[in-house]
Amino acid sequence: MAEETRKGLGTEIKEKQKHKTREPDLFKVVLLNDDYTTMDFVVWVIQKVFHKPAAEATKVMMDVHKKGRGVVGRFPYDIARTKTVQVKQLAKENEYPLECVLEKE
Ligand code: TYC
Repeated sequence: MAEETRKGLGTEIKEKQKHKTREPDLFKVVLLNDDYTTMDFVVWVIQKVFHKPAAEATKVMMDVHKKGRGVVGRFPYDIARTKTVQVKQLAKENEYPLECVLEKE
C-alpha cells in the first residue's frame, strides 16, 4: 500500500498540455522556366540546393521546362526562404536569369 502510494505520487502528476503541438506550415519552392538558363545548370542547382539525385533533378528540370513552372520541394518557411535565396544567388553568380519563388502551401 505504502509502495503503491509512492508509485502513484511519482507517476501520476502530469502538467496538462495546454496547446497541441502540430507540424509547421509548409511553403512550396517553385522553379520558373526561362529560355536562357541551361538545362545542365538547372539540374546542377537542384542537386546542390535540394540534395536530389541526378535522375530526379533531371525529371524536375524537364517538368519545369515543359510546363513553365514546377515545385522542387515543400519546407517550413525559413528553409524554403533560404533555398530560394540560394538558387537565385547561384543563378546570379553564373549570370543566368533562373527564377525561383516561394508559395504558401
Ligand atoms: N528552358 C531552358 C532551356 O531550354 C531550361 C530550363 C529548365 C530553364 C528549367 C529554367 O527552371 C528552368 N535551356
